[in-house]
Amino acid sequence: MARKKRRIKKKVQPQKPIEAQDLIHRTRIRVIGIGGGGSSIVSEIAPQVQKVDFVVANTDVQALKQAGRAVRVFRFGEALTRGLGCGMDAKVGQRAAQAAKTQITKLLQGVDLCILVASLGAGTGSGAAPEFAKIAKDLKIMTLGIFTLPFKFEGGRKSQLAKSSLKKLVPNLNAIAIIPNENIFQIIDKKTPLKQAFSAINKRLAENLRGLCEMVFVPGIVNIDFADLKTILEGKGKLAYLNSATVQGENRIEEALKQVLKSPLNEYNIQGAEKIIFNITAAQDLGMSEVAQISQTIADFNRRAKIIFGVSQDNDYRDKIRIALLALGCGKEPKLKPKPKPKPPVKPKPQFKIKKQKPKRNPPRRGMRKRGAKKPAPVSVQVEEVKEEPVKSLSRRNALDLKKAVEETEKEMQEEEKKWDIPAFLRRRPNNNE
Ligand SMILES: Nc1nc2c(ncn2[C@@H]2O[C@H](COP(=O)(O)OP(=O)(O)OP(=O)(O)O)[C@@H](O)[C@H]2O)c(=O)[nH]1
Ligand SMILES: [Mg+2]
Repeated sequence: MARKKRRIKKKVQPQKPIEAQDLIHRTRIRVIGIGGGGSSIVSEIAPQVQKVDFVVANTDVQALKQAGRAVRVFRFGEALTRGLGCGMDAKVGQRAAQAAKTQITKLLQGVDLCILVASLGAGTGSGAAPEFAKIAKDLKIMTLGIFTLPFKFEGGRKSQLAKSSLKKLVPNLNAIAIIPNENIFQIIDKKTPLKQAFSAINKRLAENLRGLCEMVFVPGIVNIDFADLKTILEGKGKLAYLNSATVQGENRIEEALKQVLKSPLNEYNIQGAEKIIFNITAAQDLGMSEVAQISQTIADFNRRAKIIFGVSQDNDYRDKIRIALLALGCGKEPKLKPKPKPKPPVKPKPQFKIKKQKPKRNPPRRGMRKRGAKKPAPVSVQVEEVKEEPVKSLSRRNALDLKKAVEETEKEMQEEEKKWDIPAFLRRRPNNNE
């Protein structure tokens, strides 16, 4: 009996319940800073954001030693550069990344969104970033690129390097944000030391990136998740506008809107954007009318855009508001199909030119003209007839046909003349009364 009971116990032993979390896919965003500038930007943001992986990738071992604790380090291309960087040679950067394809593939596997960050204009970032992008594309990972362009004072060579890198990047990314370093002078003084100028740009880019990551990971009253972001990012090589603004005070809504819609770092804004995603963070005091005002203003920029928005509540934001926004496909006017112009009626083009016979300087006297000799009048008659002919038959005629027709007319006229008793030159004499 006791044995039987034990058996029953075994049977009803409860199975381990499936946790709801086991079924939910944990979104993985990996931000990779490539080269010196890209690594500095990523190192700036890494300590501020949780739930996102930060990686700095460089061929320069010395530079990697400066990476913060919050980032993972990815060294590559040592066989080519001996750990010294690419010395402004983008081809070396490209080859270094190609040689590390297996490691880069491993770095990207299982990632949902890869954000590539690089300062273009030298070797590692410009050469390797397009290779990272290609590998991510092959793995079917969503990609967003954030790239800075060199300052004007750095010269044409750097600018050229950056441009040719961009050309390779665009077809391999879903979205691409381009920030010319030069634009920082709209916010800071031209006399600011270079290191501080870089730092000012990096801080702003880090802030914008933080806004984007929080959009996905911070739960909201109106929630945005990775599926929403994916909807916005889908596409190829779309120009992206990423910005955020935090404002405190009375006119916080107007001011936040003004700041978020016009970033001094970008050369373009959300005008003409195809898709927009934005998130509002505020404390409990956020009013419905305030949300409506923000949504309306953003929607008014482009009524055709697909818009997704979220609202998160954070009580640290008392009297403050933060808007984080990502717009895709901006910088150009919305494509409107031009109305087709009414086509002008097709004029039949004569395939040959018929010169009007010019009167000769000393034409032979009428009475002296030989019978049957070519006369100007019948030729001009022929020209008129040709002009009135339908296009089809005209197009089939050629100079030989015309000559034949003229000859035939001549012949007919001669036949007619033979019938008449009056000589031709008398019949053809112009009537002075006419
Ligand atoms: N915004 C920003 N731009 C930077 C920073 N550091 C460098 N740059 C810009 O990026 C360009 C490329 O410099 P790096 O990123 O250092 O170059 P790299 O990709 O490491 O290439 P190599 O050093 O040649 O291997 C420079 O010409 C600068 O315009 C930075 O911290 N912030
Ligand atoms: Mg470098």
